Amino acid sequence: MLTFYSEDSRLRQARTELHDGALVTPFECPERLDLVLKHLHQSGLGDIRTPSAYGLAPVLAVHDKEYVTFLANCWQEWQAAGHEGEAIPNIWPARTMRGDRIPRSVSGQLGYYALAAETSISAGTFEAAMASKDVALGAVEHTLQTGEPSFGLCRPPGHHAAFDQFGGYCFFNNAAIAAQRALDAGKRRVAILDVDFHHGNGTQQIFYKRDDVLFISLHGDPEVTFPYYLGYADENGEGPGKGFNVNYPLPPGTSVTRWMATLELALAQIKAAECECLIVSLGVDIFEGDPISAFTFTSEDFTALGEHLAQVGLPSVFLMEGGYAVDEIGVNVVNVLQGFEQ
Ligand code: Q9C
Ligand code: ZN
Repeated sequence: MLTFYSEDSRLRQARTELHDGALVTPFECPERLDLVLKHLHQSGLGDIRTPSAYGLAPVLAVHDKEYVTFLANCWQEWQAAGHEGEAIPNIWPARTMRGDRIPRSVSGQLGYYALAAETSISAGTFEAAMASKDVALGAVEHTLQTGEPSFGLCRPPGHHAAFDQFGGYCFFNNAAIAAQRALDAGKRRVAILDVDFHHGNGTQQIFYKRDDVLFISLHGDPEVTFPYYLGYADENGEGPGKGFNVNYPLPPGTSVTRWMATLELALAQIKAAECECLIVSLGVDIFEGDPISAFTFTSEDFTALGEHLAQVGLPSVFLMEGGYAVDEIGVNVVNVLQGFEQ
C-alpha cells in the first residue's frame, strides 16, 4: 500500500493549546509524523510519495471561500494587530444573539470561523493545512486510478473542520475534500467511516443533506466528550440525506468487543448502501493509552480493525485523523494498514 506524505505538514508548529485552563504544548504535534514514518519504513508496507499540489479548487468544493481567505490571512492580520501570543478565539456569536455579521477585526473573525478554542493559529498553519489536503488528494487519486488502497498521512487532521469553521486541531476537512474528489471523478456514492475517538462533526455537517456520501461514525458519547454539540444517535441526515448519516455514540471505557460489534453494523450499512469507494477517517486515539480519549484499544486490536475493514471489499483510502499517544501512534497506524492487507 502506498503512503502519501508531505514535509510541509511540519510547518504547523503551534506552541499553545488551551487545555484544562492552561496553555500547553499541543497534543497534535509534528512528532506524531516521525513515529508513523518510522514504523511505515520498518513495516515494508510500500513506498512513501510526496503528493502534487492540487491548489484551492478541491478545497472550495466543500469549504466557504471567505473561510479559506480568513485562514490564509489570519496569522498575518493577528501579528499586524500587535498580539503577542498565537491566534486563539475568545469570543463567539452567541446562540441567542446576532450571529450573521462578520466583523472586520481578526479577533472577531476568529470566533466567527472557530467552533472551539483549543486550536491556535500561528506561522505555517495555513501552509500545513494545504499540504495535508494535498496528501489526502494524492491518496484518493492513487486509489481512483489503480483501485489499490492508499494511506494519506494527513497532518493537521481534518474531520472537525466544517464548511466555514476550524477547531479540534482541524482546518480543512481532508476526508470531505477526498470524498468530493472521488465523486467528481465519477464515483456515484462514497462512504466515509470515521473511527476516531471524537465525532467527525465537520464531516457530518458538510454532507448532512446529501445522499452521495454515507457518513458513519463510532465515537465517544458527545453527552460527555468533545465535540459535545453533535454526534448523537438521532442525527440521521436531512432531506435527500435522510438515512445517509449514522452515529454510534459509545460510552467512555467501551470494550473492544462492543466497539467491534458496532463496527460490524456500520460495515453492513456501507455494503447495503451501494458505495463505490471507502474513505476511512483513521483516528488512533481509540488506543487505551491515548492522553485525551477514553476507549480501550490495544495495539493488537488495531490489526483486527484493519482485517474487518478489508472485508468490505471496496477501493479504500485511509486518512490520518487523531492519535496522541505519540510513542505508540506508529505501531497502531501500521497495524491497521497491515491488518487490511492480510
Ligand atoms: N484538550 C482530533 O482527534 N479537545 N481532534 C479535547 C483536550 C479537543 C481532537 C480536550 C480534541 C480534538 C482530530
Ligand atoms: Zn480524535
